[in-house]
Amino acid sequence: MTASQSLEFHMFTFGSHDHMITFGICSEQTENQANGTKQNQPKVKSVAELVSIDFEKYERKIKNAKVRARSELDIFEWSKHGYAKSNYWIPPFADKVPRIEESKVSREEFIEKYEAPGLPVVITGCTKGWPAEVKWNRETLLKKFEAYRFKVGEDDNGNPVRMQFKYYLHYLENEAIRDDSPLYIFDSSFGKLKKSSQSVAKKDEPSEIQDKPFEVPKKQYRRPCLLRDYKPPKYFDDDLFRFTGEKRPPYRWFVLGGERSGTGMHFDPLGTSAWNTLLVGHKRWCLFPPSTPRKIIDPKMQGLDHEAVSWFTHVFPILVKGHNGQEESYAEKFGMIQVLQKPGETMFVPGGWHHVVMNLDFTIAVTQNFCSPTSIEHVWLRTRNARPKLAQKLLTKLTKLSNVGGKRHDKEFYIDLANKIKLLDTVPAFFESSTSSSSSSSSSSSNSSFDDYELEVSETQSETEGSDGECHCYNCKMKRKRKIRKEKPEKIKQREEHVRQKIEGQQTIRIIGNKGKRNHDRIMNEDVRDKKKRKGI
Ligand SMILES: O=C(O)CCC(=O)C(=O)O
Ligand SMILES: [Fe+2]
Repeated sequence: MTASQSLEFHMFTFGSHDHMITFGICSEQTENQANGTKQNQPKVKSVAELVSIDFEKYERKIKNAKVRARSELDIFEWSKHGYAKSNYWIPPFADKVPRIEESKVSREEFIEKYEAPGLPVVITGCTKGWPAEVKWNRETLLKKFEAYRFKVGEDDNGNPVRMQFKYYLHYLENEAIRDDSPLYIFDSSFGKLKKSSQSVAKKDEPSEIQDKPFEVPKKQYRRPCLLRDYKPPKYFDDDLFRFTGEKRPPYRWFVLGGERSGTGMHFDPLGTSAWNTLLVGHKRWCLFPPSTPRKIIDPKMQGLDHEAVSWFTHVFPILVKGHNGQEESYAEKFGMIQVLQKPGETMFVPGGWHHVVMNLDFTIAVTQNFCSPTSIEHVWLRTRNARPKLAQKLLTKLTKLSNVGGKRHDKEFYIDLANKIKLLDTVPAFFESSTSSSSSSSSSSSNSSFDDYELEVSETQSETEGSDGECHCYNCKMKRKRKIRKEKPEKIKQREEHVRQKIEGQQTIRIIGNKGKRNHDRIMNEDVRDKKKRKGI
């Protein structure tokens, strides 16, 4: 910190409205600000002041996106819990995870101290020199991407729900401030973003750009491209999945969201590890070691959906409280780790660690999953089970490289890796328990040795279905989605027609007013029941 900066002690409240506990949190502040010139700072312009917004179209688009992304929620239920009234900040002392500086810690030391033993750590200084440091802010992104469509969710058929960037940002500064768990941009196709159909399409960027972050010359393409704005921190740039070619599962995401948006409890797919670099804002993380029983950290409770904010509101308080008259809480027993991630910090999440993440304010981040030489055995075993063709492709490539060597490593390195994998042939296939997996994910597993544990919950929270007879926990929702995906095309068409009708129905509400809304609610509930009957749920 420079001499012109001072520390300001902000007071934050923490916990529900009924039980507010006050903590302090420190943040850096310039002397100017400390001297009371805050009011002279220029007012932040609203999205509508910066670009043109067609408000009717916006209303339509946002409703459409909400109905499709969370069909289990009626449009009026997005703020029903009132989570917006709570404060989810944590005090700095709750975060005990070490910080290391990328320029000061060698790859070898990182592997020895953190990656090989599988310990989370926060890395600082990775964003130095990234164009994203300058370009990834609300105004610059809005200028460049206003008409580009980002993924803000997935519908019941597994199709992406997309929205123009300007509408999403307008949503964030208006409706989203009340929503319990606002829509969240989580886009893996950010190397090849498309404009809305009304905007003039520009020439596609060449596909090779997508795999050369940072070094792509500007002249090669005409579309703006986020991939050039960052590069993986040095510890994570040896991703062996690059050898599996174009068919590799999605592995990198541009992530942007507002307060209370986030990612529910999960662990990342195929045993991969992840890094997550935050450019703007603050994220709150809770992480649990791979051996933690899922029933404890991801319980099924009445009315509990799988949103991060619901977890922090209802599950976290139970986990940090002593249980069975004992002093020790589940959080202590299982080794829960909390992180308050700040701008410029990179979170390293080792493979298998359960985690839940919530944005505390407006955030912009980039995250990638990877398979490093250190974690190859862990990832291989899971990939062999879930994606056998992908696993075979990787082995074939590594075997080839062990004859000729590669750009990065010599023959011996690849011989060693291929041998490690071949030795795993003797390990029998294990069955993946169907579990919460990343928004990014396709599969995940649990190897818990504590499966007898059960989270103590109050009567009203005991495991059960939602009020409409359908369990809304993430696992059940995903099970339903998988079932739907197997349905015949006619059925899918029927479903799409149904969603379309639902959206249209909700659009009439503005015109028919409150009485209409109540009728409409009733019709909607009947619709939902019919839908379930058809699905046989
Ligand atoms: O930034 C977030 O919301 C967390 C992302 C995450 O955990 C994931 O992509 O697996
Ligand atoms: Fe994750």
